[in-house]
Amino acid sequence: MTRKLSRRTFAKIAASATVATTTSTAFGSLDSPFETRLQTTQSRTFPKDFLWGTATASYQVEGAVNEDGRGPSIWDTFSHTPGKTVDNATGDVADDHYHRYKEDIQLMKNLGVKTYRFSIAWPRVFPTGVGEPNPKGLDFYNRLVDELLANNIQPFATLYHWDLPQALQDKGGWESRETSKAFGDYAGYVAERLSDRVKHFFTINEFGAFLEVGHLWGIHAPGLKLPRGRFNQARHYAVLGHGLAVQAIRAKAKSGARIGLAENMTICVPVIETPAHVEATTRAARELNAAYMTVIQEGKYTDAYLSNAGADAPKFTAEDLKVISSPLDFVGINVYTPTYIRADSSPIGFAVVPHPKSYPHMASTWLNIGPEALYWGPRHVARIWNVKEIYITENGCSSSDIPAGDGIVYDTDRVMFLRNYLSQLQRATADGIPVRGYFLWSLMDNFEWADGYTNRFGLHYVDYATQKRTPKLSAQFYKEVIARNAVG
Ligand code: GBH
Repeated sequence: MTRKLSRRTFAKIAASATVATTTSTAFGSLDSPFETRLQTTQSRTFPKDFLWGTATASYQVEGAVNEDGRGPSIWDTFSHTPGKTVDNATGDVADDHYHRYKEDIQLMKNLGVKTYRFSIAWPRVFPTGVGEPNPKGLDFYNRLVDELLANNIQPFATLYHWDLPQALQDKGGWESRETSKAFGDYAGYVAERLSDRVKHFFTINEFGAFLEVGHLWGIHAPGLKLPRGRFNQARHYAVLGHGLAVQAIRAKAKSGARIGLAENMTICVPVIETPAHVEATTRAARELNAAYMTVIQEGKYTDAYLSNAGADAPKFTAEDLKVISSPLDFVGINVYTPTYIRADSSPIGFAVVPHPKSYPHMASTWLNIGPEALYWGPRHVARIWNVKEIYITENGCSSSDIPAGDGIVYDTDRVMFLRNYLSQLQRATADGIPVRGYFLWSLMDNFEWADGYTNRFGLHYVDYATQKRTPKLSAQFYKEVIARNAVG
């Protein structure tokens, strides 16, 4: 009965549809009533050639920490210090991706992704950060890149996803200008050798996550709680390192290499979309990102940043600011949570609205849900700094993820999260915001830093006892999105 009714309804819809084609995907022919309904969602499609991808980072997936001459990083030291990570978890084995990368590339291929963002472990390439390179370290990335290309997946490489060589930390780490220089040299060395095949490089992943979280709150490596002045100076040397890396890659890479960064900007979302609140978010986006994205884009710390810091402001030269703002080819932003902004009559013109206690979040308590962040983030980057090429370098979420009797994780909450965020990303592309690609975090469950293995972000469930990977429901969802180039 219901079936008949829906078939009749279908006939009506089909008759009025402008396009009624039959499309084939990995999930079979799309000519059933249900699938035809999807044909009416043409307005939900992404631009042609949109680059769908997934992302990981070296220390979170590779393991093999003592192999082929890799030196120790600050995350080895930190995670091996009792009490720093949940269950004292370390990345010693992680997903054993160092040995299983071929299998993992087949997971990507099955999803249909066109690109993969991975990071290079600096201490594999330069075990002590500087000096003699370790060719066996770079060899791993050569093998990885070749295997990706053989499978038609474009490699996007991040040069720093927080695994600083411990030897550099022993000499002051990001509190030292020498680290900025060493980072530039390492970036140039890698770009010279990979850029025949890798065409997109990200310098640094998320300044705030290793600076605020690692140098002020002590929650990430190197676990410091610096006083403000020293902290601001470390922030300055980190953005300087980014600029030196941009220049070194530009100098050493084969032509055609493109350079950007992957920054976890504070994403300012208007409390409601009125002109006054929207205008306030523009101001907020510049000020709340003053120490990183704003100085990189504008070559200047904002007046408010410097005057608020007072005697704790970083020491810098005009030359430093020029280096920091070296032109980029694109901007990557990692988008997770919204910061709500309202217009305000104070001189700064905006106020941050804290989340009410009942505000919903995912398994990670910091991961407050706000799909609009995926609209406002890229919109601000495009409108405030006139950026012409934007990538969402990370977006995704943690879920409690327990396999059901059939072995599959039915992560309906992650599917809900992704569907809603991607709808807002589609809105951005439809509004002409130049977002060229999206990297879902993450390909598979992995070492979630201080949370150890307790928070799972993967599209694939990893059984850490056996290293078996199993696609979750969200992997099927993402595969559909990619196949249709649309969010339904
Ligand atoms: C990204 O960070 C990272 O790039 C990636 O490596 C990570 O796996 C992924 O997201 C998921 O977390 O402990 O309360 O101090 C996202 C930004 C910054 C969010 C650090 C968590 C620590 C919160 N992260 N933050 S707290």
